[in-house]
Amino acid sequence: MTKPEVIGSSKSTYTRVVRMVCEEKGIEYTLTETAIFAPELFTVHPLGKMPALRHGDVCLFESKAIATYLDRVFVGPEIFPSAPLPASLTEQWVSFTNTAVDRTFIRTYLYEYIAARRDKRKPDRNVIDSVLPDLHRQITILDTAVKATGFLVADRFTFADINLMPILHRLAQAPEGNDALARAVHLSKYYEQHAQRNSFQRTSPPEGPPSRTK
Ligand SMILES: N[C@@H](CCC(=O)N[C@@H](CS)C(=O)NCC(=O)O)C(=O)O
Repeated sequence: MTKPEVIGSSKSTYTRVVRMVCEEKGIEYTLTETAIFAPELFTVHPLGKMPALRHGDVCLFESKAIATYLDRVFVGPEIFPSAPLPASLTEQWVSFTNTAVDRTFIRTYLYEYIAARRDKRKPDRNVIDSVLPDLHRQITILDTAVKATGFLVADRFTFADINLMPILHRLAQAPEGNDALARAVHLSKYYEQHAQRNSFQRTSPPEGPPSRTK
């Protein structure tokens, strides 16, 4: 079968999610390294975001849609459970992560550090301090969620975990995020344990955020 081509950056959390899916399922793929908003991304993604996927005649964007496609087309461990409750719980945690956690941990909190470094200035304490209550609340929610089994859904590693792990990795790269994760007993254990997985190790990103063409 043709190898899927993942278009994105090894520094991008959502590109890493798709790469982890390939690794978990043992799918041979190629990664085409691009900057955000690069022309090759616009050939698949109407907004030029990453990741995008090409597989034969199939073109897809949105990491979860790409993951669903890969899970259904390729053999290997099922990363989206099919039984009704685990399937719905996977949806629940993916939605929560993508709409709340990603916005708080990455787009608001971490991006302030990234912007400060890029602009050679100090991080704006107002931005950091005003996001911390949401950050701590969401850490507590995730900490409670993984307490019983060490997974977000039932007692197995699913797409819900794949979708969260790259975000936790980035969170731990800034001081308050690192502290908050370290103090969340169950979530930090969860992170340390799943960080040992081959799919996580083999997709470990180089330092820094993905570059942008504009
Ligand atoms: N919902 C999209 C999010 C994709 C996304 O925002 N990717 C980031 C890189 S990790 C990006 O392209 N950011 C550029 C921007 O939002 O301006 C997905 O799951 O694929």
